Formats: sequence, C-alpha cells, structure tokens
Amino acid sequence: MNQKLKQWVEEVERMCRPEAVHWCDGTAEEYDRLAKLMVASDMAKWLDERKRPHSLYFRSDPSDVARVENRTFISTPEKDDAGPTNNWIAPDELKRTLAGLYEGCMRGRTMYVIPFSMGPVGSPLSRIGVEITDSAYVVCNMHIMTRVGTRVLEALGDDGEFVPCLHSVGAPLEQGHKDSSWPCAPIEKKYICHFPAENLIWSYGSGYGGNALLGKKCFALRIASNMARREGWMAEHMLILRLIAPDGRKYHAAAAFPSACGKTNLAMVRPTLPGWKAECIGDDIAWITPGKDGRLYAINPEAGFFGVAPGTSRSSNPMAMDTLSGNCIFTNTVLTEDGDIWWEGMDVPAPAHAMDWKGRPWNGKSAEKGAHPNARFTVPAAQCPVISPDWEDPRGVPIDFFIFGGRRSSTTPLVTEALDWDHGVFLGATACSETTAANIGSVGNLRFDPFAMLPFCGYHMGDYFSHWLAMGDKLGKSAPRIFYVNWFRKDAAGRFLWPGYGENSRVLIWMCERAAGKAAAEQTPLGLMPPAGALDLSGLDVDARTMEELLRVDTAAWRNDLPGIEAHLARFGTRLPERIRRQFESLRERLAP
Ligand code: OXD
Ligand code: MN
Repeated sequence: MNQKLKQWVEEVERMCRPEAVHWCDGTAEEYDRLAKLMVASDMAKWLDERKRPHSLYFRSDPSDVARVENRTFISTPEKDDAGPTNNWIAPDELKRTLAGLYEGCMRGRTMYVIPFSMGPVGSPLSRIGVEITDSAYVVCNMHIMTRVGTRVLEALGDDGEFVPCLHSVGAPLEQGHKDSSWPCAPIEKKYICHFPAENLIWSYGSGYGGNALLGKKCFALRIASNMARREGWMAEHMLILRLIAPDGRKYHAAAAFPSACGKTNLAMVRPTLPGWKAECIGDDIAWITPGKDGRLYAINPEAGFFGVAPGTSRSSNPMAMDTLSGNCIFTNTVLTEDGDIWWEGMDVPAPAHAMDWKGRPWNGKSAEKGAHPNARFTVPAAQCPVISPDWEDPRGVPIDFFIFGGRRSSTTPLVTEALDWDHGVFLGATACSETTAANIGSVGNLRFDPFAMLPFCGYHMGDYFSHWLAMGDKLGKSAPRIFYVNWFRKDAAGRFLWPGYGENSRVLIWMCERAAGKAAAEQTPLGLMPPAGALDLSGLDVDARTMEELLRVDTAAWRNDLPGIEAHLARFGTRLPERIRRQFESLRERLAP
C-alpha cells in the first residue's frame, strides 16, 4: 500500500466522518451494485432494458446543472500567478474555509476511494489520481470517464505520485432522514478549488460532472496545465481526430473549441467527400508531448465521453447516437413514459407522455424545454463505432495541425490559416466565442476564450501564451500548422450560412492538403485562406454568394474589433509576451485602410 495514499485517506476520513469507507476496484459488479443502490433510493432510474440496455437516468437539483466558473478557484501562493482570468483566494484562507465545510460533511454517507488513471494505465504520458467522494453517482461516472481500480493501485506502487482529489456533495445525511435525489450544497457554498503548488484538488457542494468528476476539468486541465508547463508538455481543451485520405495517408488534428461548441460532433465527423475517412481519438482533452522525433504526440487522457445531449441527433452526429445505444448515464434529459430518453434537437418527435428534467409531466407542447440545455450523457469511448483502433496507443498520435475556433455569428470567416507559429498563438490567444449553457451564467454573450482554456487554464494566462511560444521554438520546423475556424456565421435573418456537421470535413480536408503541401492558399490581412476553388464543394448545396460571404474578410468589422482585442490583451499586463503584442500591431497594420 502506498503510504502517502493510506495517510491521506485516513486524514480525510477523520475530517469528513463518513459512515463507511469503500475502496473502488473498478469492476462491473461494483458499478452494478452502486447503480442498484441509487435506483433503490430513488436517485436513479434504469431505462427500459430493450430500448437502452444497462443505462441509468438522473435528474439533478435545478441549481446544480453546469460548471460554476464563479465558484472555481486557482489558489496559488501568489495572487499574481493565478492571473486575471481566474478567481483567487490565498491557500491558507481557502483551506480554512473548506476544512470548516468538510468537517463531518460525509456523516451518514459512504466515502468512496477511487484510484484512477488519466490515460492508458502504464503509458509514460499517463498520470494517476485518487478521488475521494461521497457520491455513488460520481463513482459510476468515473468508471466510465477514467480507468478505475486495482490495476491503477498496482501501477501506483508503494511510492508512486498521485493527484489527491477530494470531493463531497456537501450534504451530510442525518440519521433517520431520507436522502434527497440529488444532494448538493447551495451555490454560495460550492467551491471548486485547485492548489497547483501541491497538485491538490478540493471540490465541495456540487455533483455536476465538471465540478465533481475531478479527473476531467480539475485534474486533466487545471492541475495538468501546471504540470505540463513545469515539465515541458501541454494539457489542452482539445478533441483529437484522425483523418485518412483516399491514398491511405493519415493526418491527426487537435482542435480547441469552448464548451458546447461542437467538439464531440467534430471528433466523430463523417467526411462527406468520397474516399476520406475519420476516426475519433478523443472529444474533449488532449495531453500533448514532444516525441523523440521532434514532433508533438497527443493522448486522450479520458476513457469516456461526457457530452451535451441537446442537439445530438442522427443528422448532427450519427456516430454519437450509435455510441449511446447502451451502458450510458443520462442526466437532465427528458424521460419518456416508455422508459427512454429524449431531448431538444434529437430530430425525432417529442414524446406525448414524458417527464421533463425537473420531474414534471411534459408532452412537448409546453413553452419550456423538456431537457436542460446542458443535459449530458456519459458513455464509454470504446462504444463509439468510429473510435480509432489506436485511441489507447500509449505513445499517442503525431499532431499535424491545431485548430482553434469559437461560436461567432458575424465577422470571423469560415477558415484562416496562421502565417506562422507566433501568428497561430496570437489566433489562439484572441479566440472568442458566444457563451453557452455549459457554465452557469448568461448565454450568447461574446467573450474572449483564449485557446478555449478560459475556464481551465490553471495559471496566469499570459504565462500560458509564453509556454505556447516556447513550445513552438522547441519544435521549429516540426511544429504543427495552426488554423482558426468559425462554423457558426449567420446571415441577416439569423440563419447559419455554413451547413456544418459532416460538411466541416471539407474544411478539414483542405487543412490536410495544406499539411501535405498540396493545397493552395492566399494571403489576406487575417492570414492564409483558401482561394476560390481550393475547398472541394462538389455536391454541396451552398451557392457562390454564400461561400464568398463565408470567406469574406470584413476589414471594417475587424477594425471595429481591434480596440476590444487590445483591451483583452492588456489584461495580461507585463506577462503578455512581447511577441503577442507585436502580432497585434501587425494585424492592425494589415487591416489599415
Ligand atoms: C465539458 C465542458 O463538460 O467543457 O467538457 O464543460
Ligand atoms: Mn470541455
């Protein structure tokens, strides 16, 4: 037994005072036993076995439906090191507050100890964490999203390093009281805390995925971004995708988009051009390391998909629909009378008899949505019909290009290629997107979301830009190309100009051909863009005028954006790399009338 682990578990037990302690072994029997317990206590329902075998349904508390960025803290010893984009409280003070909340917080509950591996067990690119939680929902989700169990303890050995991840729903269960179906604490008592100097995570008060499945955003992004910076690698909010050309050549892309902007759809894209194939390697997080050959190699540290359900349909993402055929957990979707799930944008008629995500009778006719816009599915990645045979390759896959992007109804064209690495880092640093329901807060407001890492970068964002620049210096000529896309441009009537989904492959294919040195590009003030005829649009029902609009460089609109970009960059003060400031000046010059 790893002494550090044993000691930590004993300490937490003394502080949280659970009724029992259970060490998770990661087996199917364990999952089923916990599922049965949750069904027996009315927290979960089994879906109809004939429709959706071995699948569970949950409804959260209405206050606990998404990540809570305003309750998320990066607690570095110095405030400056957390930077202007993170909430900060001094480690001593935050620990005092949390210790007060954790005191006796697991009364009446079982404390589960979950040893998990982010990345294939034993890969040199993988890391181990141990989550302690008082939520069986978290245990079942962690079974799907990470590699859990005894083999992880074996890999950890007597003196291996692990990231301690402490989680409580923050709702002690008094004797004789019935548990609520979704125990959690009120918003002002929720705390999602990271102590990067100690590789430590403390989360309190929420059962929602991004706040409670601590391997995901907390470890694999916020803590791992710190580790990566120290150790010379990258932890990114990126899907990983393999494209295979008709001649068999393989290309790998890693793409960063903000939450709920279509990463899962793009990760499972079905190319619409004949002869091209695509395979999914990951849909949310990439850990990327320089290999011995000087190229970058990426692994997906996760083992499952925790995806946004609404909008997922046979037409938007048929591969996800097939992935969801069984062994899933659904949270906050509609529950149909015949024991299945439904959500808005599923492209099948709304059920006439159902319950909405708040547990009220619902028939599709009411003005309110039946599923919460951030309703989620949890499902093993291995079930995806287009999962790559190499998705668990311990060496990772070599990255040919990066893609950044966001959801923007105007201004940003369909695709731009960076002029060079520094310009690509500038494109990442100035990425912006309309906000979505993945965070509690307003939806549809344009905000800068550098590298789609705004809620996930565990240190000063200015230093993060420097880390990207340093990686480019190290990689030299082997550095991947960098592109910026916007699938979400709209016309004056509010209709999307680009069909998106599978048709996005046409843009990806242009990128592959650029990487192979085969496709043309022309210089514009924004960067390199496909000249007329360079994107293969055969069989696509988009007229020439619309294409022109999608690829138009609206210099007036961009000039209008410049003060906002300048103010955004100014937030990083003296930690904004000079090379990024110079990129801004060059853009201003290129846009000058
Ligand atoms: C997610 C998110 O759940 O980004 O992946 O919110
Ligand atoms: Mn995400």
